[in-house]
Amino acid sequence: MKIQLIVPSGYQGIKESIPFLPTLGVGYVASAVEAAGHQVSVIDNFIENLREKEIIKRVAGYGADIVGLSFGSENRFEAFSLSEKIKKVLPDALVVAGGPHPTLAAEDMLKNIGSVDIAVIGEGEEAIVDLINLKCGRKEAGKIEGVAYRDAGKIKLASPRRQISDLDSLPYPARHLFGDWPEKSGILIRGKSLRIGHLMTSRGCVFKCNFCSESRIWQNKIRFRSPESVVGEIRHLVDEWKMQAYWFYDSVFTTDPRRVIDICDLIIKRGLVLPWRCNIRVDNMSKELLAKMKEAGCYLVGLGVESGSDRILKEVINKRINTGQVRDCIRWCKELDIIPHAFFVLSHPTEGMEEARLSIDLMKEFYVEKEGRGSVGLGIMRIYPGTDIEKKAHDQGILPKDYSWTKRYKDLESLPMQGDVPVYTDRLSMKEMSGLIFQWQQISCDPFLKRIPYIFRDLLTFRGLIKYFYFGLAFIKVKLFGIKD
Ligand code: B12
Ligand code: SF4
Repeated sequence: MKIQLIVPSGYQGIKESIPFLPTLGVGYVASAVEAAGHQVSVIDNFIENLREKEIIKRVAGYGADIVGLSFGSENRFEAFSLSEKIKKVLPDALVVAGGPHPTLAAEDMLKNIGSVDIAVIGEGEEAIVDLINLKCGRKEAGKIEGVAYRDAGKIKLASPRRQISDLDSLPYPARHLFGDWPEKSGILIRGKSLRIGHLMTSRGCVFKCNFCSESRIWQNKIRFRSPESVVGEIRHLVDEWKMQAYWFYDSVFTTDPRRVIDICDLIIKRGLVLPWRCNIRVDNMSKELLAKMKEAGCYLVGLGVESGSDRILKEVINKRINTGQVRDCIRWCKELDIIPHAFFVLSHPTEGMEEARLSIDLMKEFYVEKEGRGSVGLGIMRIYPGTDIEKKAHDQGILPKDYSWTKRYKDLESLPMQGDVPVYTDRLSMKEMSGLIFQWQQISCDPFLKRIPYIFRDLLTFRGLIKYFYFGLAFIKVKLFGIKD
């Protein structure tokens, strides 16, 4: 049996700043197909950057029995459009959707997108093998766990699939199916371009921040791989793929500090001390842990700070960190020469200008002299399916009662190049946020000129024009009166 897996690209702007590495989830699903003795081909369009027509031509040429689309909410419309065209060129193929968006909004998708036959909710390694058996006539849809499907025109949700208990037992993601990605994997680390590979050492997160869907996707649990298995994959990246650096893609790499120490010790013991990066939370960090990570090669830690206001962190977004812990962590990172790369968001529920300015003040503290000023990401709150923010947006009437993730809404605010994911606005207006973003760009010297091609595309819409009108006003204000209001 032949399986075609596709990752549609979406948000173009992100390509400016990071390399596009194989989508690991699809790599895992592809490995499971190979292990079951079937043929598989992958088009990861973040890497290949093909036009839709070219994708369809390749898909038709390969002639798969099952076509699996993998996507998040940002690239859902590209996926829906592909599914329709694929159904036309391969009418007998089973079109399956998997990944974060189908996991979170399966029913809505199947109700409205007739070209998708089945949605896989959650992990795909075992589900894909069941679907192959379904296509071969060896299994009934009703007996497959963790899927949504149509039965006589009705959407049915199967019972949830049990999560894979032993992550060490999974074969590595099938990186050999992702074309020339190693050539595109260069990343600037301390002034040198190095090929970076990536891996996942755990699945899930035990926290429940109000804007994040992680707890829904992974059932609010975390499962770990053993240090041996993790370091084995690092060895594989270095030996087989000639990677010069690595990136732990885990949502939170440091949930269990003891395990991090064990991984670091093993990295050192096996002579794999190369530059690496990961995401951390500040609440369970210590200078000793960071020092061990540094010794093992860590050069950058990503941390979700989200807000500079302790009230927002504690009472509004359930982040379970405070700004004191953030400041300790910045200080330790600077003392140890690790780059602290923080993510902040504007427009939390109930956040006004005063608290938003606290975020800008805290962002300034992340500035790292040596690496230039780009060590902070600032975004505007967006509404993703399966989050508390989504519920709030419904309660507040920001999203219409009958909102569907399969439709575009002209009167809902969204951001350029970010897949019509609606923006959450409460007390801060778009005008105020534009002002703050411009202030931050002035402080951080964000290369605004690089964005101009994308901005032009957005200017073609009326909403885009209004948005950039606000940005323009804010820009003039900042230029005339400086960065302080
Ligand atoms: C690393 C990462 C990134 C990386 C790389 C993403 C990539 N495509 O590889 C970067 C930094 C680029 C990134 C960017 C963004 N990300 Co991101 N990212 C992650 C993260 C932490 C890990 C992804 C991963 O490798 N997971 C591990 C694999 C094993 O899981 P998986 O991908 O879900 O795949 C499994 C199943 O879903 C399923 N499956 C997947 N595809 C298919 C296909 C078929 C056919 C089948 C049967 C099954 C199947 O089987 C897989 C194996 O079990 C996840 C959170 C997480 N822990 O998953 C967020 C996550 C995917 N990101 C998220 C978001 C919001 C973003 C951004 C919008 C952030 C931003 N503000 O810009 C952008 C969007 C980029 C885009 N257009 O898609 C959200 C997505 C929510 C949503 N509804 O879409 C997530 C879930 C985090 C969250 N907070 O909720 N991200
Ligand atoms: S934002 Fe980070 S810590 Fe919070 S729930 Fe999501 S992954 Fe977990």
